[in-house]
Amino acid sequence: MNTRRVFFQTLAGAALVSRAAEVQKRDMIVRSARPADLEMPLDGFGDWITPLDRFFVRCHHYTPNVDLAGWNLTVAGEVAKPLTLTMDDLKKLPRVELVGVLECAGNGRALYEPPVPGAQWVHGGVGNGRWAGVRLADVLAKAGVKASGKNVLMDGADEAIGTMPKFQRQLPLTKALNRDTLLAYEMNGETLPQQHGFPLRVVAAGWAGDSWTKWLTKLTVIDRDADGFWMKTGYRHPLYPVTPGTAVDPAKMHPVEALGIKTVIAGPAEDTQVMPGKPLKIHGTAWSGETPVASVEVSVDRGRTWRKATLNPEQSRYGWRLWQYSWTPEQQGFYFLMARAYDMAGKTQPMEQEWNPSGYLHNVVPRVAVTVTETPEKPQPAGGSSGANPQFAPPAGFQTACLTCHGEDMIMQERLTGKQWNAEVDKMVRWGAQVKAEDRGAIVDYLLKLYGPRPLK
Ligand SMILES: Nc1nc2c(c(=O)[nH]1)N[C@H]1C(S)=C(S)[C@@H](COP(=O)(O)O)O[C@H]1N2
Ligand SMILES: [Mo]
Repeated sequence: MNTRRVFFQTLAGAALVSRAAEVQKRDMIVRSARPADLEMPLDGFGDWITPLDRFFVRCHHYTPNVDLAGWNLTVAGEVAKPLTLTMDDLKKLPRVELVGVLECAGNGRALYEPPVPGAQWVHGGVGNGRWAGVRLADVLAKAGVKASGKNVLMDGADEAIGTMPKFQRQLPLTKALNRDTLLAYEMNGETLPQQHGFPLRVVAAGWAGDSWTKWLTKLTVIDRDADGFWMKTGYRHPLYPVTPGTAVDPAKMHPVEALGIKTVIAGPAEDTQVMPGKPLKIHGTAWSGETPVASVEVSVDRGRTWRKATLNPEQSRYGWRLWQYSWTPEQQGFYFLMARAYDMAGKTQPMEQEWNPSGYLHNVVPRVAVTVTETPEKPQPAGGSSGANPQFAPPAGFQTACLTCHGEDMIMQERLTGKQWNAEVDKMVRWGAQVKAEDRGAIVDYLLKLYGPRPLK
């Protein structure tokens, strides 16, 4: 146990009880340390319930440390009776529990070609949690939603960085009134941890994470569509498949809502070498939005034939399903292992990407290369660069312009064209970055030299 924390607890006593502990995360891929974007590696896909110390974290702003003593939830707008509720008030409402997948809309963004800017999640911007709290519908019923109510605007206690628009999302009333939309105060049987939204967060079961507002402070029932950046520009998905790499008018896009059906192959790892005649366990997870997973199939012959995988018994309507398949390769050779799921409505995953400008909702059938050989070779040590190239020193103004609000880790994962880097710098200037006119050209050159597009495969 952390001796520092014990010390503070003894010293401050009761004062600390109303603040949540920060979970110490274990073995995460740091996409950004500040603000916190932490990805769960593939080995996390072996658990039905993702432990708190492995659960991914996605924050647009810095993590607030909410003190329950001064916290309440206000309900306002198109309601008969505006409310101010304490945690004690909320806990008087019926307690509801559900197991459900929380996945970032941008999970899998790194797999799109051509690359799109944003956190470069590969597989692990997702976890399966056990959530407990109250129904949002019960809270809204106490306030009495007027007939004019159309959407519920959700505010959290986090504050925008610089001049960035504050993260603010709405839920359509139909989703807000769904029995499985919760305001959760517990995660995996414990008080909601600080990083995951203490003291209260939205659980929009079956929908992407951007609707799961953390550190909830205010619900406003509105009679129109919210016009903030995160609804009108961000988190929008094309109405039809678009040409990869093209810009799409936000008016031709729809807000991201339900998740699609999806599989992840957790093992074996890419480029594993196996002996013929020996059984190999292929395993992973599968989940879908509001419609449960019905089956998972595996192919080892480039999609010619598919065999049913075995599903583990643990299941819930919105949870993920662990699956496995035992394959005994007879022949030497180079194989692709693939896995696809079907939901109860018969929907399955695409074989090819449906590229979109922000890289949302990636659910292409995953493919893992393995070699079957009598003579396995020792794995070659992984080559490649170890980050920043000392040949290119950062230009004047880079530190102030780019690293005031976030770390270089956020930049290093990107692989963008000059046009895309220019657009990113424009966006950052709008969001408060201090870029002097005379430094700008050198900053964009530097970004392009170090973090330019990846070579075509
Ligand atoms: N207040 C607030 N809520 C938020 C966010 C945020 O930045 N601020 N990020 C959202 C996004 S995009 C995701 S994917 C989930 C991530 O939840 P987690 O960090 O608990 O995994 O929280 C959502 N809720
Ligand atoms: Mo997200």
